[in-house]
Amino acid sequence: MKRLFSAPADAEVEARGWIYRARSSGAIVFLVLRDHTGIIQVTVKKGNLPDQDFEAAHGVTVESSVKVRGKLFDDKRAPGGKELRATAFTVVGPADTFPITEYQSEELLLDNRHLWIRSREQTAVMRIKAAAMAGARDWLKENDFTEVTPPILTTNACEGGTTLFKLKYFDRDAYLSQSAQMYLEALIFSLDQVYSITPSFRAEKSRTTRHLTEYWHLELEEAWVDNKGNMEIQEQLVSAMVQAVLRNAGDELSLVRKDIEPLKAIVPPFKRMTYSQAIDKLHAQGYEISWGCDLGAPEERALTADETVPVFVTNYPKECKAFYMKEDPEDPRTYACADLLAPAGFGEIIGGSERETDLGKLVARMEAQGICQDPYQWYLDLRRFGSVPHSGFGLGVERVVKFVCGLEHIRDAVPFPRTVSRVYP
Ligand code: NSS
Repeated sequence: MKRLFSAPADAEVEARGWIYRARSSGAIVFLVLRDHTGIIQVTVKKGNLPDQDFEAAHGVTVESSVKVRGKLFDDKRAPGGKELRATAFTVVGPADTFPITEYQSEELLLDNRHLWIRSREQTAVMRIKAAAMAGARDWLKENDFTEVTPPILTTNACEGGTTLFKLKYFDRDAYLSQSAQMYLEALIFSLDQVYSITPSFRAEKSRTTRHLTEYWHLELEEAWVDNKGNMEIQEQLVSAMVQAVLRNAGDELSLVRKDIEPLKAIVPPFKRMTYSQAIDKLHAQGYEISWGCDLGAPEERALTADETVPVFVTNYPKECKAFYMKEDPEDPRTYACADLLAPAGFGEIIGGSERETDLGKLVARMEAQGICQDPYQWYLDLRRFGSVPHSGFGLGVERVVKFVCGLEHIRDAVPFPRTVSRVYP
């Protein structure tokens, strides 16, 4: 990315971008120009350029797109240390009065998200997200995972019926996918280790700072891997993502986060504790949670508030988790599963497990939970035709970005957030 101000002083340059700030005083116009590389100060002085160009600069509005030709000069006070003195100025697309000024309500910013995403903070977060996803893809390629493309339209629930978005599929019912997991399980039989990056949909009416109704889901599935190996893959993948952000989006991180130092510690091994140990720790802190209840945001916050690396919580009671997980032979009240909680109170970023391969156990659980088996016959077939031990997990990309950027709300980890109360713009 070649920055606007990277050319040496005295160089003749043509810059294209948008007006970030504009101020006039008589025969001189002070502008700040923004493009995808940053901002630069521009001065437009009557007499240095055709009159018509000066008039265009004099009347230019914030967020108009423009072209400026001129010469670069050193200026220590200017952003990037350079100032561009214009010798030609044209407006490409004039802007109406921009609806976003310095102090705006959260609602107005969300209604104008299509314009607000031009802001420097939002731009930085999008770059950080791109760096994290590129870091994940690089790691997955190096480690022999094949990217696959599962469907989004499905007829079966993966994470339970209560959070499914239902839609009319011609004369049948179908759903938006909650997880690609079951399709990935089918794909390991030929590809061994696979991943997908897809939108996932959750119709839960949770108005929290960590729930979206549409989010980006990075899911892995690995043949011949147990839950222990699955956790090792997770810690390597997550640290590869964080370290790629530090390497490739350091400037953006410094813009959105007070302190980037703690991220340097996100390297394997992460911490591990069982659900039962987590409950003991919570009791010691005065929480009244009984064994068998799922951990909520406050419990996850309490468990990780003082941690500097992510924490795996393993062996959840069966009643907390989905039917497809493998029973842990060493503690059959629990599954061989783990949630990965980000440190400093950020909470769950990954849910994963070894998968149940015993057809009888799967069918019995589905019966006990009243799950109709018809839409799952293809899934049960995977246990009938050369089943193998296998594991996998799903990582919420926006949950990771929220943690890495230190964001208050998950909606700022996605350009056009979909939440219970918002599907526009
Ligand atoms: O429901 S999960 O815990 N697990 C699954 O969907 C598995 N079927 C994944 C798998 O094994 N392939 O969701 C996984 C992750 C979870 O840890 C969060 O990081 C994220 O997906 N997630 C969400 N992010 C944003 N908003 C919402 N509503 C959300 N729900 C889950």
